Amino acid sequence: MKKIVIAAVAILVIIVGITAYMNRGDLAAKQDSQDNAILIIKSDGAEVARVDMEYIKTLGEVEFDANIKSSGQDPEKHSFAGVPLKNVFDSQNIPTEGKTMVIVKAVDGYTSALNMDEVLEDDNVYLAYKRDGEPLGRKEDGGSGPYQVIIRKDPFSQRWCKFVMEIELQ
Ligand SMILES: Nc1nc2c(c(=O)[nH]1)N[C@H]1C(S)=C(S)[C@@H](COP(=O)(O)O)O[C@H]1N2
Ligand SMILES: [Mo]
Repeated sequence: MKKIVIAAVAILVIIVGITAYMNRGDLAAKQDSQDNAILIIKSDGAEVARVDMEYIKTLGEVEFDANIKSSGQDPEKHSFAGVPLKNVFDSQNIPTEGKTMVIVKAVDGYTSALNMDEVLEDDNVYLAYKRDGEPLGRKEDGGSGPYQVIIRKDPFSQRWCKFVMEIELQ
């Protein structure tokens, strides 16, 4: 009996260790995203670019108003600043032809799926980094940043992904 318990504990320790080992890259990316506003771009599972806010801000800043709907509250109009998401792909020469989906992933594990068609539309999908003139702020400080994907033509803000850390073309 004692041997079985020891063996079971040993197996659990090994599983926890392996899981921690496999998650370490993910943890580093989360930290990098929240602390340094690093955004990772992937295409079909492989990383193709890693950009920071200083770079993103050079991609054609647009200021726009959008109605954000928080759960249980009426929509509120806010002004945002950001760049069209497609500009990020174009500037890094990341091909969008043949890709149908853009998957946006956040530090809290939240994921939004966008159609490539809506991403390529003019004045629709933005990678925002300011709200009412202020940086969006980190999750732990009660913010919604460093980046938030905003879909102007989608009146429901479920897919407006906050705390964005990774964007994958599929
Ligand atoms: N990363 C992340 N983005 C998210 C969410 C979330 O939990 N995590 N919630 C979504 C939902 S359901 C809504 S209504 C809007 C606004 O959420 P809030 O009211 O919690 O700010 O953000 C969307 N984006
Ligand atoms: Mo929501």
